[in-house]
Amino acid sequence: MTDAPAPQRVPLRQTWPDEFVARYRAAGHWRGETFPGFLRARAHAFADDVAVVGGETRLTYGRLWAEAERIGAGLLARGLAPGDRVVVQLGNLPAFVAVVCGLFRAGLVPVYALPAHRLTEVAHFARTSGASAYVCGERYETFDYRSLARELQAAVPAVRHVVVAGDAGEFVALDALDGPREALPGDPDPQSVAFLQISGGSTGLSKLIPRTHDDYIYSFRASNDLCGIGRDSVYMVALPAAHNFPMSSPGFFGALYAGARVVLSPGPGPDAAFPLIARERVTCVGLVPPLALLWADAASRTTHDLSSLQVLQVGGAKLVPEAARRVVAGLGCRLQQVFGMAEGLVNYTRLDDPDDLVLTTQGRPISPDDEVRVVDDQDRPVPDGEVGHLLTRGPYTIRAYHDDDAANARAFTDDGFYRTGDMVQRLPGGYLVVQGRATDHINRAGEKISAEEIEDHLLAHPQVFDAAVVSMPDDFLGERSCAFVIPGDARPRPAELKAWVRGRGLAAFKVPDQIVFVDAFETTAVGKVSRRELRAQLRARFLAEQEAR
Ligand code: AMP
Ligand code: DBH
Repeated sequence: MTDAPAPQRVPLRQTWPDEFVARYRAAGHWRGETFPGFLRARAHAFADDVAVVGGETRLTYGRLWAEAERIGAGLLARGLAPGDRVVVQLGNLPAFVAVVCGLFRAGLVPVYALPAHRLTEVAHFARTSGASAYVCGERYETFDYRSLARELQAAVPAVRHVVVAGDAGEFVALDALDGPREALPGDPDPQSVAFLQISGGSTGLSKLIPRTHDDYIYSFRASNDLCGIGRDSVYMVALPAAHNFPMSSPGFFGALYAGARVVLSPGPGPDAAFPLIARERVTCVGLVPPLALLWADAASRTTHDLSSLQVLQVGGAKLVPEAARRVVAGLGCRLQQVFGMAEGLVNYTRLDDPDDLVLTTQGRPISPDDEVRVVDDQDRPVPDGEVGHLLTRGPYTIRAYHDDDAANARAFTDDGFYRTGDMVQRLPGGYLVVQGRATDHINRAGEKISAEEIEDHLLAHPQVFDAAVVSMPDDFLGERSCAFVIPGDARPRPAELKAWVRGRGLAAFKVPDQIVFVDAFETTAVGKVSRRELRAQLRARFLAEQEAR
């Protein structure tokens, strides 16, 4: 398909002002390391050590690098060129790690989709990144990604290449890729963009997050120290590997940087993970709060030996103190709270922190050069201990999203602080307690859902007159999504609306958990209320009514 249009390619950039570049280098945060550079070095130093375990596959560091060279050279031989962007959507398989390393080796730029994403999201990532290729697995759980690949190429013809891990059908098989190694480029500029991560999409569709070699490597190298990861560690990826938490906090990249072993669990539940923990002697794993509770409960009944676990990290959504106590009691290992974001800033409780800090706070920033401001609605600092908006800038926090001026104007201050959207309280010593958020997204067990995005899909239904999507407290998920819908002439059934949202090609986690029909939305005396106020009113009224019942 050589006549397909070339993708619209906006150059990739992530730049800090010169004085900050100088400061971060002088402090030793940015060391000029690159992904291909450190992966090659580990392959030489630890050639025969096992790097990645998943399914029946065990890749040594030497083999992982050889695979990266084969895949990278193979993609270049098929017509991709360094700088091209490649959407990657693979489950927790060694192939995922090998593909990403292969893209780095060839100077290609991964764009990370989650296995749960469907056509609407994947096409959005492909379009906004200007991708020319898509790499996926043949199927995962019950879903066939080759059919998604066909729809993707129809929707975004600039995606000229599709590579499939497994039975490739009409596409190119990952295993068949090969090409001359001489075509592989030299190592990239450490300050160039290495990949595009996906934002949780707090308003509307997800934005692309360009991260550089220097900044990202700093974040996981420094995380290794704070999470106790060294060469003897065994780090398990239980959440989707493409998520920023298991990728970088310290994540599988931190583990590979340390020369440790990465174990990929095919699923996040105890059934999949516990036997692997026992077999591989896993020492560290990161989970979202509902999973941590599930694991703690299952641990009391399991016959699998979990005694190798030293550190259980919990993050992605708020772990309330009572839940933290249950997790500690159930698993009996060290708990580490992790409050991070794909845009950068990551906070950890320290492994030697007193229990009360570990149970009641979301930790403090990785870096002495992470600058944190807690401000009121007018951007004025609030005193320590009071709740305010969290703003941050630092050596691994982006200064801009990819190609989105409007989002950048909203999300960054004039002096380069990122507006996280989180409401926090800062305690003496810099520890943060997350107290909610200023934006209207739903944090469903760590999966972020934009209210606006789902409202748009509901409004496209012929029998929906208006819709507002809000978060509701949920005992298991932490938060669930609830859509308040004013029906049109005929009232659709809730199941029909859910099927409608799913049918729009969206990840299943975005389908509203609950649908409540209402006759009208309140408006104030002034006239139309803002969507934010409306969502807040609906939520408060519904919860009050439930309480009264
Ligand atoms: P994302 O934009 O998808 O990378 O998600 C990052 C957001 O997840 C943060 O801005 C927080 O709102 C939320 N988050 C992550 N970790 C925690 C945590 N430990 N406690 C509370 N919220 C968290
Ligand atoms: O939720 C997140 O995005 C997140 C949580 C913990 C994250 O990006 C991270 C650690 O790096």
